[in-house]
Amino acid sequence: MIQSSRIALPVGTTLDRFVKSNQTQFSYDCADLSQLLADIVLGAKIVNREVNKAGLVDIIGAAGSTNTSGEQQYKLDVLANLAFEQALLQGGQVCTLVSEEYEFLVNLNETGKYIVAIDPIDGSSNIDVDVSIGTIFSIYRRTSEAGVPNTITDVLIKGSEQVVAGYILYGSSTMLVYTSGRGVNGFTYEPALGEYLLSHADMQMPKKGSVYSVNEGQSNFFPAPVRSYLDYCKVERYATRYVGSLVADFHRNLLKGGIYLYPGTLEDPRGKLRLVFECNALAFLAEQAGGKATDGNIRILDKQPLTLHERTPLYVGSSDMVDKLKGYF
Ligand code: FBP
Repeated sequence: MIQSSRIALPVGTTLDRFVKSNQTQFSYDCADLSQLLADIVLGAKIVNREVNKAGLVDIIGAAGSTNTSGEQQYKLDVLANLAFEQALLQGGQVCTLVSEEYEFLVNLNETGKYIVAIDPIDGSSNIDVDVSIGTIFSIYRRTSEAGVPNTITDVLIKGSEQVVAGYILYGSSTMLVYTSGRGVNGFTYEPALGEYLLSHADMQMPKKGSVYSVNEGQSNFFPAPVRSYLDYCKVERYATRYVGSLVADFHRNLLKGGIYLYPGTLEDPRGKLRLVFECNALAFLAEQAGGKATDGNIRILDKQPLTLHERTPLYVGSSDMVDKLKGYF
């Protein structure tokens, strides 16, 4: 009976159809959003293809170069960075790209109306060991004069100005999760169709969870308020879950509730994570899903970046848990 077979099952809502049927979810022309997401999806498909056969192709290991932050670049970091840059260049919507893998901004299309900030591969240290990794992206509307190349001042924008933010998780399945300022939706990649299909509509982060994600090995060097909060988590017998890929830890906490912490340390109070490339996007998603994100003192989205590769402590997750942590600061 066809009706009861898989053939009769509804195909599902593709990402493009979702964007078009939710035009009110984007403050600007939704054709722009369609194209922007299509360009990011193209880059993600290239990364996904390589990640899925990592052990068989030459993308494992170091690229033999370091990025601006002095960190070793992996071959996949470099490949992914190029894939997204090429896709965004071809799409024509993006005037300027800033990437964790590039020291400086890259002007792409003079007539482009959007600025994209990207961490092409988040969780790089997990590439070689087949643990989930991700891509993080933020999109801003350009405010400078069209046709004039942007300068650094044009791209140092507060996270509260983001018009779109999202991530791709390359895990047991590949997912794209994004917000355009009116809620958070998740799409699962169906390789056979080459489509991202709506699988998680209107995602809500539970107000409270029982998981905390932190590199506890560094806790002796964390600020006192964080150490006190971690003691509280242990008294509460929370479980600790730390993948070492921010996107993967964030995604779990988005679905199940929890808090991710990357504090500064006594010797480096700024921490490791980049405000522009990692924290702004996840802060926007968290807030849109009912969660919160802070550096311990102020809301991440209110932080004015002073430099492109600026670092910040990050505490993001379920609202009650972030409030509890803030109580110790
Ligand atoms: P990359 O973007 O360079 O991968 O750095 C970020 C990150 O890998 C996060 O994904 C992860 O949560 C954290 O750093 C792990 O850092 P550490 O190994 O110091 O715990």
